[in-house]
Amino acid sequence: MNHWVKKLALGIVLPGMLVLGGCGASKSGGSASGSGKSGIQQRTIKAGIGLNEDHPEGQGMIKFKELVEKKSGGKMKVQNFFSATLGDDQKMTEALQGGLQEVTVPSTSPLVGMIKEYGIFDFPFVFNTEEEAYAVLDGKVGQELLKKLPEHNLIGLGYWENGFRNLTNSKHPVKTAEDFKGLKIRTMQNEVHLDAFKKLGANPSPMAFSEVFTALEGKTVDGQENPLATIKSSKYDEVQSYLSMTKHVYTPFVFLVSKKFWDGLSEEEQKIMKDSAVEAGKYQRDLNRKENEKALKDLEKAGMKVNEVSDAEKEKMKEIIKPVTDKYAKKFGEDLVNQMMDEVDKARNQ
Ligand code: TK8
Repeated sequence: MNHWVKKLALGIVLPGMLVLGGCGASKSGGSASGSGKSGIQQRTIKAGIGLNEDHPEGQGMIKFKELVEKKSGGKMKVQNFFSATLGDDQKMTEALQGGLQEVTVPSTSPLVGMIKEYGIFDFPFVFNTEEEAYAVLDGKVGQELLKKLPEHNLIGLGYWENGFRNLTNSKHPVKTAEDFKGLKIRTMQNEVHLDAFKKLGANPSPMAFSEVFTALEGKTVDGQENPLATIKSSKYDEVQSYLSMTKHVYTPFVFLVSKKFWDGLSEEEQKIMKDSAVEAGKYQRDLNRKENEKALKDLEKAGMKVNEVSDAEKEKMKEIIKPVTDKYAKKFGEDLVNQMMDEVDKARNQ
């Protein structure tokens, strides 16, 4: 968790990143709002994600590539790397900061060591539907958080969707809050997740996504939690017997570009990147919602034993976790959390 902080202290990150506001931070004299340059150059954009090509996020990256190449008349080329071949979410984000990679689309959860406020999206049982999450992400709260990225040498072009997470394990169905007791569960590298699972009596261990399959297979952990599309694409059904529909948290993806790269782009090129990320994002969210529905049937067919979790039990879980969310609401800013909840209420009562 102190990972990023340590990096800053050691000064490994480029000096430009400490310049706020994005003015003149790069050697080329560019800024986040426009470099003053025009035209489209030949460019290669290295883009990496942790998930596989067949996952809706992988398909979204293919759409992004098509759009960038089309809009730039073939001058800007996107090279996609799937399945964490360039590293996990944190490693790729660091590569962007250092200017060694141009694009990545990580879950927001492992970024909390850098921007703690992203942790508000790790509060369990906040959203009931994807549309409620979109209202917050595409509204003021989500957009304000994107503005915190440039001071970390990153540019955020919007949110894609990982989605609602459900629990899988190899021991027993989880139907009640008590069923979490003693389960060894891999969590993301995120303190809210870690503390929430501890509070439920589970034995959580934080781990990079790229290590999860091996840990499940080798029984280092009993279970993990992820959206259905990810469970299917990552073939967890091969190493997990039970799928419990906890729907406990909604994880966004954030579309990140290296600021070092961005500052060297012309305004035209920046627009191509932004428009393509937004357009591909709409496509990705639609596909993801469809795939999450389909994946449930496929996982059942593959032999996973699926159980629902009643609203009453979810309410109990929420109650148990409340001291954790109260503690982190103070840490992340109660105003920000209230703003999120207001936007959720508005979307819910529409
Ligand atoms: C993929 C991760 C993944 C996330 C996790 O790089 O770590 O469990 O849900 O989707 O971002």
